[in-house]
Amino acid sequence: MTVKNDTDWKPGSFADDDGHFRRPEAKIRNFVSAVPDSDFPAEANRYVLYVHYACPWAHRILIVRVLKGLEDIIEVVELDKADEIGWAFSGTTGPDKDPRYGFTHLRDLYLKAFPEWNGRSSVPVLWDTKKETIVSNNASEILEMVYSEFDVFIPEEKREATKGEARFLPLTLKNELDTFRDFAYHNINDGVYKVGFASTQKAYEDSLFPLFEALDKVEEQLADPSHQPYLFGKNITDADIRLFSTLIRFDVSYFSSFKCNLKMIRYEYPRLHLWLRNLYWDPENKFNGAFRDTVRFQLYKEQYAFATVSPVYPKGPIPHILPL
Ligand SMILES: N[C@@H](CCC(=O)N[C@@H](CS)C(=O)NCC(=O)O)C(=O)O
Repeated sequence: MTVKNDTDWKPGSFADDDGHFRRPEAKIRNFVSAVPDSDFPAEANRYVLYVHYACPWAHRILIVRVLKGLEDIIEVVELDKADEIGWAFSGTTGPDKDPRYGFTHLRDLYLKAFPEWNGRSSVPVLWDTKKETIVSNNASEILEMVYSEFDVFIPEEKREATKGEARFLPLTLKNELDTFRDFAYHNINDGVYKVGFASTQKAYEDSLFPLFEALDKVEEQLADPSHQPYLFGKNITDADIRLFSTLIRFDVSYFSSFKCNLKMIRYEYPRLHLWLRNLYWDPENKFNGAFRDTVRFQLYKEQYAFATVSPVYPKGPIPHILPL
């Protein structure tokens, strides 16, 4: 079996030669820290998050940035196009070039930081404007930095250390959240990609059934009052943040473009559907638009069709999301 080199990827051909998609690991893994004399100390307006709004891994960080009120502390730069070189600037919904360096592609930023770079140029990227380098391209670790390391810039009641049980990562739930994160990552978050990018029938089915078994399991878990209204009870945790960005794309993109089509969230998963709409519609106005305003349904429909090299994107389902 040959595993693809990072540089061999192109839309429509993401799988290894056994038909299975294996996501390359994010290789740049430094950390912004609240500790002032660390290599990358937390500072206001020093770090920039590069995203494409279709990317679910970047989406989680955008959500937490708004939930925590860090919009004026961490700048966001949007790449709004993809071509054969990778993520690019088009000027349609984001800037027409990199605001600092005038680059046309995210790849140029990787090359500025690492002139020998020959890996994938993936989003999200956390850029350090002082050292002019990439701090991290590991979405999960950037998310955890944003949970806590910039807390000195926000009001006390929003800080991870003072939120007690309402933390994104409450200490009392550590084991459960770690287990859920790994289970959801392999079967659901990355699971949809393993299904969507499989290039043999066997590889497709090998990931398709575990994906729906995992969704069934989470649906079952939500029946338990200790898992309501959010996945681990009365407060939003890391688990909700990580699952939301996948399930909000599910009916509009993964179902059709990725052939994750045994069931739809809206018709066959009533509890997950309610959970999803509660976060999105936010009837009690608790989230400051963190979920709804960071969602781009039309972009998902177009971008996932592009990733699977379809010249046509699925028009439905309409509406993109049902009311509460
Ligand atoms: N392994 C990355 C995942 C990020 C990722 O795969 N991003 C996708 C978009 S959803 C990407 O940029 N793919 C384009 C590419 O690899 O060229 C991480 O853990 O942060």
